[in-house]
Amino acid sequence: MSTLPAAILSELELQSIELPSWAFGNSGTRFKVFATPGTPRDPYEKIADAAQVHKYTALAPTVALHIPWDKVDSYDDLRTHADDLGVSLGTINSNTFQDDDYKFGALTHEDPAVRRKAIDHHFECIDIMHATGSRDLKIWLAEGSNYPGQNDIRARQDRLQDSLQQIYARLGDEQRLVLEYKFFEPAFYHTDVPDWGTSYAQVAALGDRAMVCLDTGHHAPGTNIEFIVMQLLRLGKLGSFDFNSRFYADDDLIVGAADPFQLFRILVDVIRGGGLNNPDVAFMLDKCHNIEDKTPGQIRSVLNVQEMTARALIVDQDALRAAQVSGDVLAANAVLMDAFYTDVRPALAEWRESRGLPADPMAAYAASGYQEKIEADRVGGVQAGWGA
Ligand code: RM4
Ligand code: MN
Repeated sequence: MSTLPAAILSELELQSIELPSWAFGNSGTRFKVFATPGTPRDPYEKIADAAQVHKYTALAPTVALHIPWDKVDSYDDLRTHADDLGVSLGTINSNTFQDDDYKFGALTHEDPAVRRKAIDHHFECIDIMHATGSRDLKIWLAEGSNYPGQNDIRARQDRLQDSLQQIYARLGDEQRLVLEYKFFEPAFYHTDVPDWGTSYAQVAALGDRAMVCLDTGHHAPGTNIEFIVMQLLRLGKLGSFDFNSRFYADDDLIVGAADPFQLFRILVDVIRGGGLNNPDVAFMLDKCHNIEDKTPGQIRSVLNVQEMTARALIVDQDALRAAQVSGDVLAANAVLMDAFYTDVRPALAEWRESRGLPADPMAAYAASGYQEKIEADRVGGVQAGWGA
């Protein structure tokens, strides 16, 4: 395919993918965190690196922050810094997984004083959202238990709902809460928000501005993620994506690296359900770059999303529908596979150039000298937030 139809290009032009500030910090496994030269030393430098991704791709105009990792003295100042670099501040992520008080839970804790502390942390996040101009508060909870009998798992659901009610009530009229699920880890027996159904049940009881966040790495192997996408869009409750990829567990690898076909299938159902370029459905990355350079890792991830979106957009919907209606199983499958196997990369490169962007953003970043400069300038870059 040498060119893409104009209608598809105008969809692609609207696409925006939020970057996670923590992808630019050092991260690793529980065995070792390898330091990467040039790693940002503070939130300002993380935003500067994120702005590079946007500069070469025009795909990533916003950056998500994690609190307390990205706490600063003045959010007005951070906001101006982002504006000056051509990006804005996005989703605020709360963090109740690194404090000794939260060993047995935060929003679900038996002790009202610990729950109060966790709710107050979310109030602080909402205050920050007002200063940063952020719309979404994203909550991922590291809560659960390791042994049968350890906890009253039903009472924990009730306490969770009560805590979320308090947080939801505090939101501004234009703000939303998105509740992310994950089936295991750090708890190994039960997790308080393990799946989309639980997240849905919890947010549905809150109101219209509470939605589900789907992290593509947070399912058991073999889960049909596009089915969940379809269902949440159908219910009007898909608030956001955390895109990444996984071979085994919550690997947080580059989007589309482990299973490009799965990414394609997800995007096909996003488009089918009206979720593409729909402000209600935020596209975000949730990634860690443990061994590769971080900024090019992010560039690769957003390009993979763009490429797979283009392939999903070229599915011949009329032919697909006709094959489905006539019960032609093989023809229907062939329509989908034709789109998946279409190499859109040359057409996208040409289109980028026509918009004044580099045909190959990876090569343009590598040639820019930015990576060498940050490696020389920045000494003592920090971890994303894990460990010391
Ligand atoms: C969690 C979850 C959250 C992210 C943290 C860093 O596993 O996916 O989205 O905020 O990791
Ligand atoms: Mn996530």
